[in-house]
Amino acid sequence: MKGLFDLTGQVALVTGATHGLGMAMAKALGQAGATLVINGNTPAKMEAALASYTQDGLKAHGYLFDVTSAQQVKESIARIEQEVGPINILVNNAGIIKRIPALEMDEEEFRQVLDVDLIAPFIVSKHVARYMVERRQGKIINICSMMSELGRDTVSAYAAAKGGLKMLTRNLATEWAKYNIQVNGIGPGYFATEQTAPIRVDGHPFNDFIISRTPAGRWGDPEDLGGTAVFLSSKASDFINGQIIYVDGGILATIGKPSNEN
Ligand code: GCO
Repeated sequence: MKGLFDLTGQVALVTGATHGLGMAMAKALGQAGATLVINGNTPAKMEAALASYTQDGLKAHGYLFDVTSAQQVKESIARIEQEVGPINILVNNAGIIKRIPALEMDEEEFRQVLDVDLIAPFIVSKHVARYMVERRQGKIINICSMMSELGRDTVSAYAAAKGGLKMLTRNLATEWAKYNIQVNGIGPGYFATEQTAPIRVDGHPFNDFIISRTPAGRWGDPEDLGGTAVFLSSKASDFINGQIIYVDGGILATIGKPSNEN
């Protein structure tokens, strides 16, 4: 049974893996035996990230490219296949958020979020899947969100993108299952990362709200995602297609409870 979760000999590409949830999931895949290829778009962040992987005893290959550029993605995927080896696992994690009320958000800002959070996963999946189809093997994991299911003030573009990413996951799963490529998603709840730092400060109303809205009563720790990432990258998930696994401390399971109940 243990062998079912062993990623030894597998090459895993994780986009946006120079920090945050992407780094935490990549480290988990590395600890399960995968050879790591991490994508970023900032040289300084990449250098610091590679040092962090090395510090954890993990060998990671760093590739700088813009996931929204089809040309850069096509060239980079070809280089990775050549220089590192066949990509067995893709985690589409790179993402941005803009917290702006819809009435104040301009179209360009909306478009930027869709480009990174929805169109880029399509671009990267397509260019990686071309090689996976030839080999009749592959695992693709799209990092969705609570906003794949729920709306909230100021995140209209992000919710539209993450809702679309859920359906892109199901559609690619439908098209590529016949090539033995399993496409699934992970929906993180509210996690302690750079992205959520502004709304997580002690005493911030949103911080108190999330703690009360999460049955587990805490923000997620990035390491909480590692096991699910390994599971969806491993043979243990070979008959799972088009599923989104929510790692959310119970948020989606409940309508919440009155503030006077503990
Ligand atoms: C926000 C948060 C969320 C989380 C995550 C929840 O502003 O509501 O940033 O979007 O980052 O996506 O699943």
